[in-house]
Amino acid sequence: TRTPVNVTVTGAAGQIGYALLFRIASGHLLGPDVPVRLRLLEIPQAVKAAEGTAMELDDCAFPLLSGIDITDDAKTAFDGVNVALLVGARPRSKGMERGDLLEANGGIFKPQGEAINAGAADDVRVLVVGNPANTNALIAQQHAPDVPAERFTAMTRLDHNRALSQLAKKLGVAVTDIRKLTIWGNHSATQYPDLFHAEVGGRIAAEAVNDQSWLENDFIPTVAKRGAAIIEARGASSAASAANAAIDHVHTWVNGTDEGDWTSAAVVSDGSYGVPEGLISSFPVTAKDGRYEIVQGLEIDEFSRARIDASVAELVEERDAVRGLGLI
Ligand code: NAX
Repeated sequence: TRTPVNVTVTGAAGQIGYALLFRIASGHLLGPDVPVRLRLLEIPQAVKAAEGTAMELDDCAFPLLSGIDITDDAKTAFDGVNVALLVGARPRSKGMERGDLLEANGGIFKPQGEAINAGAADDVRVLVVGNPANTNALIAQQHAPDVPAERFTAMTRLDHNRALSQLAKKLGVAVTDIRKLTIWGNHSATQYPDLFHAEVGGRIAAEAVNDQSWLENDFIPTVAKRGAAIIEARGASSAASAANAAIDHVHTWVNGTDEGDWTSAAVVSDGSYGVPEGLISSFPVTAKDGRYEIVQGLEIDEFSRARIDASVAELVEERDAVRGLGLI
């Protein structure tokens, strides 16, 4: 029998946590033959709720779940961790300035980065879901100098999946008919879902759509503002779809992308496509041998260039703001 993989989930008592934990425990994160040991990190006030979720996990009698630990201490939560899903974050409250938001999240992701640095397993992989995800990932990464920077990623897979679904609907095709879709930049309203490299049945998706007005005025804003539309309709933010995307992100990272396809993830920039080195920005990525790699050499036309640049500029601003606050 295999040694269980240690999976730590922060914000475990939250709504994404609730949708995520049962799928991890049932084998969807790492595969049907990989036992997992769950570590749940919560703030003290929410530990009891996390214990309730753990009771339900017990009650599923999942064959792959070899144990659950619950803690409010980051050091304990990340000791020996192989896969870290950083979901818990400080949401923006009404009237909160961006500086206050970044500072509050710095107070979460700095100590978590330090705890990962101190105790994580050599093969640790980190996915940041909690917003502002890219910059929270950057903060954690900067405080884990002994962990290879490439192990820190942020989630744009939900945006990617939203774009797949919107495009499939527009063209009347299956999501599996679409390849090489890309989300560029920040997981925010400035993100750029790119149909100029995506392919549908061997054709470029933007050409198959052949409707620039739909692309600019419908597709891009629908994908970028989908989170707000879900809140408006459901009265709560995306939870099951976000959990599903987190599962997809890690599953792809570990198991690889299909030949001739890629996906989207926010990874540490190597300077490709004019994205300043070190920023955690979304790119087209392939996964192989347990590593995400940025797809190289794509031609970027003027339309895409302007949109990528705008989203990356926002990431630079966020980085400069957290630098100014002394958080990195
Ligand atoms: P909830 O408010 O339901 O849950 C968050 C949980 O995190 C709470 O239980 C809270 O006690 C816990 N928490 C807060 N600080 C913590 C800390 N220092 N250590 C451990 N736990 C802590 O939010 P939920 O709907 O689950 O969303 C979680 C995060 O995901 C939010 O930041 C949200 O903005 C972000 N999202 C990111 C998405 C993405 O695509 N990257 C999409 C979905 C989601 O909006």
